[in-house]
Amino acid sequence: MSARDEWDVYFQQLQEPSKLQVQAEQVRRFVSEHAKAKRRIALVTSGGTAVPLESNTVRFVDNFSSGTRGAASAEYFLQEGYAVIFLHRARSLEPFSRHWAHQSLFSILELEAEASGKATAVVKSSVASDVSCQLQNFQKYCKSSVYLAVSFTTLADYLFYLREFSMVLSTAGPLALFYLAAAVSDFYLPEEEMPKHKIQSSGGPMQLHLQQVPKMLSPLVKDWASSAFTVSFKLETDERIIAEKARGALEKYKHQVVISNLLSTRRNKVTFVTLSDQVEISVSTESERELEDLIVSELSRRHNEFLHAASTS
Ligand code: 9Z3
Repeated sequence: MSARDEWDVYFQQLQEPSKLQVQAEQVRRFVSEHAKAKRRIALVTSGGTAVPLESNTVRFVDNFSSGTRGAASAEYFLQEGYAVIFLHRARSLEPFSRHWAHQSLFSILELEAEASGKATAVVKSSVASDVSCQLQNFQKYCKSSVYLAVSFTTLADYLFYLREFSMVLSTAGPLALFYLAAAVSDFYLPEEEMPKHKIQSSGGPMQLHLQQVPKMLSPLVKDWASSAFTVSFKLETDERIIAEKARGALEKYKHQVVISNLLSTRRNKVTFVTLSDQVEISVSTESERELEDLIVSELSRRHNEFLHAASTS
């Protein structure tokens, strides 16, 4: 079966997200406005995908991704002057607010007593200037309409959004950049094999037989958005196989960059793999700059070269 047929079969058996058409219309307006202004547009995917095991879902298969890579990178793409569509897992990290997401809300607030005897919650003075700065940034990008956030929870919702948005983004040609940092499940349970109600533990041990999700990079690069600049991530836990896997993905899908990372060192080291080179980018623990800052500025430079080459060919 060709990749396109595999995808048709996959999508046909699933219900599209109820908000798909509304969100696609928002993305259409966003892309059309920024493409007209010749602004570069990044679609940043972020977070993990949930794979339901029941139609009335109580249980699902998920993964470790916190959305740090995607949320931090979205901030740096905005700083680089991109318009950003942030397609992220609901309740994973988001740009700007991510800086406090690991703390409880109450740990950054304190009560200020008023003359009336009432108390008002205010941000603690130790973090107030950082909070104001990030809030200002966030509001600035929202007001200038260069930031659009769309959330998903399940694998199916993610894939429906990705397909729809990619086709819309293809209208921006080489101005579009895909930054596929979401940790997308490779396995799923088809709807026709899914029990309607909660699986009962009285039935004894559960055996799962999951189907393989077709590789979405193939139609994305070939059919959905063939003139875009596409960056995928390759994640492994075994350092002996990562280099080969990353190059294999690049040669198979023929897109622009694979960024490989190991689970254990993903916060301080990645490797850019392209057809012409292989470059490691790293930060030390004392570094003032975040790894995503370095990743995005290098991608922005390469994307500009790509745009230049597209305009002269
Ligand atoms: C990544 O490799 C991301 O860098 C991480 C970021 C998910 C490791 P966090 O969200 O982690 O900051 O906690 N993303 C892509 C992972 C992936 O599923 N890649 C597929 C693969 O390796 C290819 S599309 O086969």
